[in-house]
Amino acid sequence: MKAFITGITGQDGYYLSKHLLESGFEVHGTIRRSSSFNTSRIDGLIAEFGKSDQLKLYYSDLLDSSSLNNLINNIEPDQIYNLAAQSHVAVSFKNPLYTTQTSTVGPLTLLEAVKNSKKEIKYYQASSSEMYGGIDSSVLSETSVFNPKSPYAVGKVFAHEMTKVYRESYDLFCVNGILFNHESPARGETFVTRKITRAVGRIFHGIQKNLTLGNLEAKRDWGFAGDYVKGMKLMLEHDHPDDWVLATGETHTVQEFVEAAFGEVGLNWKDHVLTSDKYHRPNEVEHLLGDPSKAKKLLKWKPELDFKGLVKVMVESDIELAEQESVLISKKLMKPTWEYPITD
Ligand code: NAP
Ligand code: F7E
Repeated sequence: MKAFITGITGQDGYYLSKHLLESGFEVHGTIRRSSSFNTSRIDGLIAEFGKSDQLKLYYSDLLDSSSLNNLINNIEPDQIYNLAAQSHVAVSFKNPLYTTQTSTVGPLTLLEAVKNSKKEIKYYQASSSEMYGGIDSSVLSETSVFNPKSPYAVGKVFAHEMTKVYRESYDLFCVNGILFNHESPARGETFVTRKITRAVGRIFHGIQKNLTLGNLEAKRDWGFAGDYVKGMKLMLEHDHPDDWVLATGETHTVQEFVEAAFGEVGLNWKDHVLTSDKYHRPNEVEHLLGDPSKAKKLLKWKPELDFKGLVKVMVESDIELAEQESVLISKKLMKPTWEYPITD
């Protein structure tokens, strides 16, 4: 089986490619050309699976339709996972055109390639709980109404609906995975969970003093990315294409995450956490809680790691990372920064 993955260098790209490679898949992934290396998450996989060509990487971009078409024609994958996106909600308010282009033109290019391919290709679209807008405390399922509140979420609704249009119009195996927030030690450092656990690690080792956050009241249904990518594969293995919610069915405030993370190392969060308007969004999604019963029943999917377990693995990993940084700082190979200069 051959899988083609956009966004392989991201959090989910790492966990999904690892899962597929370990299941015997040949994995083809696109990376963006950057002036500095951007493959750090998948370097271990490149070392393990690159030599035998089980893992192959190509330069491309979601906005470069010709390169995507050429790659799909040449590789002839059995499955496409479209994970690439400008995925930061706060950044989408600052870069709305770029965010929207990647979330709309990209998926449409891929859906056209699937439609025009002689081979039957199954397509996975990375849809998001952000599409619901979190306007009240309802439990959200595949049939709940969308109320997007950011350029990011509007782009995701476009791609979600287009995936359905291609599925219904051309009888293609195209699925939407409506994933609620999922985190890990490989999470981008400007998403709130990782921003918190990075700070906890650094504060614990004395190389950071404070952590400045925005809205502590927002509620999210946080799961573990390693569990969620297994659901993506199961969706493409199901007997018919559909839309699927993956969530834990539990919601927590940002403050609860903060308390749990500082609590892991015996620190009182109130001694370190500040808030600033700078991290508040023009339009906030206040409450997200998902109902994963359809995926549990029909895909036999279930999240393994709970909230406490997730906080623990992320804190442990970031304590280790901060320990390495503190050694570099003590050897004057790195300078301490009391807070990151650029965060969102
Ligand atoms: P992520 O860590 O931000 O990774 C995004 C990936 O997309 C990276 O590989 C990035 O490349 C790539 N990318 C960005 N712009 C691109 C472009 N123009 N062309 C090609 N590649 C581009 O995101 P993630 O957390 O793994 O999420 C994966 C997908 O699921 C995203 O579509 C996200 O919107 C969606 N999603 C995520 C969550 C969540 O909680 N994590 C929940 C629901 C949906 P670089 O490494 O070069 O930046
Ligand atoms: O924010 C609040 C913030 O940036 C979570 C993406 O993967 O999940 C993610 O989007 C909450 C928000 O994730 C800070 O206002 C407080 O209410 O970690 P986040 P997100 O916006 O939920 C969805 C499902 C996706 O699809 C997206 O791709 O935390 N918050 N203070 C903060 N958030 C950030 N980033 N930084 C803060 O300082």
